[in-house]
Amino acid sequence: MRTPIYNISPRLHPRAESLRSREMLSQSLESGLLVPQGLIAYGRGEAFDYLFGERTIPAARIAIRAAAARIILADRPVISVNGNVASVAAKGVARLSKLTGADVEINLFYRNQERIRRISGVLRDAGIRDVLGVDPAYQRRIPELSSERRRVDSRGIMKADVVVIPLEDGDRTESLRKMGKLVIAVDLNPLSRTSKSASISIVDDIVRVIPQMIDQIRYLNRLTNEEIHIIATSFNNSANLRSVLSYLTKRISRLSTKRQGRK
Ligand code: PTJ
Repeated sequence: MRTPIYNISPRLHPRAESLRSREMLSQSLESGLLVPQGLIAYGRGEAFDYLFGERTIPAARIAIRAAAARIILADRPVISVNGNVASVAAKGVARLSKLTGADVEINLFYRNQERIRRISGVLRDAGIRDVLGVDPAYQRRIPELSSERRRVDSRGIMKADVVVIPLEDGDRTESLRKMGKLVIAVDLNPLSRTSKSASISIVDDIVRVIPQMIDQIRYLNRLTNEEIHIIATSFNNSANLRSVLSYLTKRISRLSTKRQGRK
């Protein structure tokens, strides 16, 4: 691993989190974990994050809580991991998987064996013993999907009732919904097809989402099943996305009338 070009001090730089993610993604690109397109995707997410103020907005907090409830109630939850997620959130995914018993499956848009090998190495180093989506013997195809994302594990996503899909594309989100799965998306773009078609869309940075989801699961685990069920079923994704957009438009309007200030 190369030495970072810049020394990032969280206390000194106002955008330290974003710089840290950029650094991790750059290193992942060099080691072959990430594709160049992953940097472009991150940049799009980062642009939205800038507009949200680089923090978790109230609507996202509600979505995280509903997602945590769904994961607790699930029989077979699976977390889908791509190059971006493995680059910035492997340890968090491992902690979430350990806490909930959710399986972790590699699923790539730009799929090749070398990347699968590298990503599974990173996930194992983070503490995930059985990484799914690696062994071709268990590979199945999602019908109607033409991209490489159609390849799923018969023990994982194929059988799952709840699938967590950070940084996903709209086609697979729609296919998973058609297969009857409850889909939890993490996507900073509230207007993406993924956000619009998921069952629960968390509009926030994956790096911030995972620790909050872990906290929520620990909190919800102290409630009764009935209480958890109410939190899960009272969530309305379209209404939540509307409040995300309303937050965004109000913030942009406030910023555009402000004379000075950092953002
Ligand atoms: O590793 P692979 O081969 O599976 O490829 C992964 C990428 C991300 C390159 C691939 O899935 C892709 O091209 O994704 P899209 O269609 O660009 O969608 C990525 C979505 O994730 C966009 O809507 C971004 O706004 C959003 N996004 C980017 N970074 C983050 C994010 N959402 C949450 N947290 C982020 N850090």
